[in-house]
Amino acid sequence: DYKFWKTQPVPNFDEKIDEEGVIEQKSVDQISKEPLPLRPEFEWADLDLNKDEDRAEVYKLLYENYVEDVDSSFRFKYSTDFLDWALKPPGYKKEWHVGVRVKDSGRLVGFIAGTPADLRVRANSVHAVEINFICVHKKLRSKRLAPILIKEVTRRVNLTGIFQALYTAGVVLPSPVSVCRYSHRPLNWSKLHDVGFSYLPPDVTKTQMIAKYTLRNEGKVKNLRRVKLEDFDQVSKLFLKYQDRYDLVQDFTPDEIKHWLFGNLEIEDSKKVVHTFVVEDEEGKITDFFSFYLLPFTVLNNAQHDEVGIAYLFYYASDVAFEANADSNGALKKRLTDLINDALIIAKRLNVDVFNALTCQDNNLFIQDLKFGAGDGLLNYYLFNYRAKFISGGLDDEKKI
Ligand code: YNC
Ligand code: MG
Repeated sequence: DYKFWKTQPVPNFDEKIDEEGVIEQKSVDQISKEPLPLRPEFEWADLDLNKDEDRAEVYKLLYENYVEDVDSSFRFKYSTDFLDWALKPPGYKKEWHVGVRVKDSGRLVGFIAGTPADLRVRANSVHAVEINFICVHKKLRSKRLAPILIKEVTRRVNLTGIFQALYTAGVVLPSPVSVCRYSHRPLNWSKLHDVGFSYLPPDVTKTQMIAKYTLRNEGKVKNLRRVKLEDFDQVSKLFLKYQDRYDLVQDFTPDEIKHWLFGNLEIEDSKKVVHTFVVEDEEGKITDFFSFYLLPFTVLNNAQHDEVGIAYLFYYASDVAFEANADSNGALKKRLTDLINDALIIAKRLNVDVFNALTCQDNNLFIQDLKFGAGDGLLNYYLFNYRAKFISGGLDDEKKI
């Protein structure tokens, strides 16, 4: 019955949205300067993710307690490098890395994070944050700590004059602005089968499944290479132009593009979190790029394997999209299929076991041809304190949601 969410400025499930915009107008002087009260056994933690100890505590809390699949076979394994990338983008504030400790033991038992993320919702700019990584220790679940974490991060964000947010969750809350489905492309089918991620369909042999998912060694796209800092201007321009195709996007600044797409160019390739590749034609023009990030699962209770390597398709762009009739004559579909085919080959070489993509962006143009299979997980997108009409996330059964 959404006791907490009913009190928040979010649209009801049955609400008919005629006009898009802010739900509740607020100003900074209405916001309390005091942290929310906690039960006496807890206290707020001032985390500083630049400190190794603090970062290690967040790592451990998430490693042991963060998102699992429905049967508790897998849990997201965010590395400390990943947390650095995800939690410290340009303009990050350590006050928005909110922790809760048990007073007696000092143990970190709760976390939620806000990061700067201005948005564009259709034609409208929305000054906003993204909220992610809410986590409550398993032993303290269902004690209404989550609403307190949410209200506290909201207060801290509001104090800086930001009153809108984007967040995603597997759970259904009032009310999604968009819904996508995960799809999975096995790269190492036998391992996925061993850990119970992939199933052997009836009347098919393991050998046939392995053959089905075997990739050719050779890529399809000529002049594909890793991104370099010198590519920044061209990549930015292409990226921003391509993002104009979509109705709900983060409105990136140049620094943010550098952070999210270029990542840490200093470290060796095998240690990178985000991997970006560009196509440079003979004249030195960047015509396409794609990126993916690596976020493994911890495998729970399996004698053979303790980790599954997972790549998530991230941003991409192709100037084919801007050719006349590229969509209707299938040119974009062909180009993206070739590009992502090569992303699969590269990911496989990085020991990735499965490559994930959502149904959003232009992904429906290639997920079938490239043998991605529909997962059972949905990802719901939410806007806080902002009303917007539903935006397609590429599901074919969207009407039923
Ligand atoms: C969730 N994922 O419905 P009602 S995704 C939001 N996002 O409230 P309690 C959630 N709300 O229904 P527990 C939620 N999950 O009564 C549950 N809720 O209105 C709601 N899991 O609280 C739920 N991470 O403390 C209910 O539940 C209320 O102890 C119940 O804690 C929940 O990061 C949780 O899946 C998720 O660690 C912390 O189960 C816990 O179960 C856990 O009794 C494993 O809470 C990790 C996990 C979720 C990842 C994510 C996005 C978070 C978005 C939060 C909302 C942000 C709003 C925008 C802020 C605005 C800032 C500005 C401006
Ligand atoms: Mg709780």
